[in-house]
Amino acid sequence: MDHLERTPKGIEISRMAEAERTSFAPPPSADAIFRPDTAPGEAAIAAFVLDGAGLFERFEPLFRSKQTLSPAREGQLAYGSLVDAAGATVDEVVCAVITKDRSETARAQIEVSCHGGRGTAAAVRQLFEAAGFREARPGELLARAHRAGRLSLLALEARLRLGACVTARQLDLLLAHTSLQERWERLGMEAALGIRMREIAWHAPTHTAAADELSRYAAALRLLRTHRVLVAGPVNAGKSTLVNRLLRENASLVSAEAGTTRDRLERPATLRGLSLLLIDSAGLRDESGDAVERAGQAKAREAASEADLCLLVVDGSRAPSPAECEALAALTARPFLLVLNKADRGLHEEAEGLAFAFAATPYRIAARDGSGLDALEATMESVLGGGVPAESGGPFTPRQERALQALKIGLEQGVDGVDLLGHIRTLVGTRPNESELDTVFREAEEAGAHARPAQP
Ligand SMILES: Nc1nc2c(ncn2[C@@H]2O[C@H](COP(=O)(O)OP(=O)(O)O)[C@@H](O)[C@H]2O)c(=O)[nH]1
Ligand SMILES: [Mg+2]
Repeated sequence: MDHLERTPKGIEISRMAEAERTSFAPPPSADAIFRPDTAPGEAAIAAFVLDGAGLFERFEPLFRSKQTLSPAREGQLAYGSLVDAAGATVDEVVCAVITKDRSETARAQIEVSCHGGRGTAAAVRQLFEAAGFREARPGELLARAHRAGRLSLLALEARLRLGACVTARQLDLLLAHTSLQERWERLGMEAALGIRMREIAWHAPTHTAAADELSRYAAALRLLRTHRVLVAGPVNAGKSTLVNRLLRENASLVSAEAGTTRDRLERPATLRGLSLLLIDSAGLRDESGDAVERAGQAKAREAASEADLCLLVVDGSRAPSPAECEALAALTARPFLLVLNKADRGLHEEAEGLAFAFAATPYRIAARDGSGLDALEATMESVLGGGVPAESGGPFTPRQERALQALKIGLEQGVDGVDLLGHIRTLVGTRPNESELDTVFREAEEAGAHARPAQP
């Protein structure tokens, strides 16, 4: 159920609480808690993990079954009913036992699967709460696992981000945390041995490994974040048609009537393994448009300033008006690609001239039938992805980057071997470390906030 660990992305804190906040990791506790492992909604089952001190004693009166749950029987499965204080059945459930030897928190756990309807899951939660369980804070079981010495910081960082993955490439990168950990455990062992033998043969390969991994860090960050792509241009240029093409679904309203798209439509999308937020803006046109249109255009300019990339789309089959050219030029301060749409109709010389005016490579496409889209998508990928493939196995958080930097610089400056080894240990984080744990949670929250699509 790792992948379903609720990410800190879900943490919502008020500004006041944020100002008062001194820690990000859930505080240490042995409370009896339940963690919902399935999202609310209609599904066949809803699943919960229960953990904490006195778990079995607390759970026993709630569970009526022919079997008695035993904390010592790994993998025990028991069918039965959850009952309330009056003995009334709340739901039929299946319980599974994870013994303390196997569970990450080093304490026996119970996994409860009930029926998945909203009402049922809510009733089961209420039952848990009435029995003295509280809902786990986001990442709380992972923090317990680290404090129990069973989950490294590296693995924890991956686990906190896995739930927010939207593409297979992101998944590959995060799952490669195991090879990253293995490599640095091995290098750490060689370093420890070298220090004991008072030799420095381990310096050079360790420096090479650190430098090599640091060179991949920027690409990893680009792969993990969500890129904001604004689609802007004159009304009727085919912006919504292009957005639909990029989404491969009909999310935006397309119409031959000018000015159909008045509100910004924000749609999560993926492009060649990258995560995007596509923003379909209102058309740019001169200020003679009505008030609603003007409001839409102001939004487009605002969106442009926040965008990682602007696709400037024009109807390439006709000459752009001077006002349109001006409006487009205002958006070229940020990274942009010039898209000449409706190439199926033949491109107008003056539209082609925009490429010269903006010193940009024109992408000639027909959004309606998708022709020319491959070249456009390839460029979008290289602009947003940085042109470097994010190879799996490198660092993927600022904390990891800092540890590797400190190690690399330390090696260059001839710092004491024991301190160098300390950086490797910090990077992997096998031993419980409260301050690093807090950093891990803070950074995951920051990454989540960054990746979260803004509300339209
Ligand atoms: N011939 C042709 N028409 C297109 C193309 N793309 C869009 N259109 C048409 O142009 C009109 C405006 O499209 P729309 O996507 O709503 O434009 P928007 O106002 O920029 O969002 C619609 O009638 C589309 O079918 C294209 O590649 N070729
Ligand atoms: Mg539109």
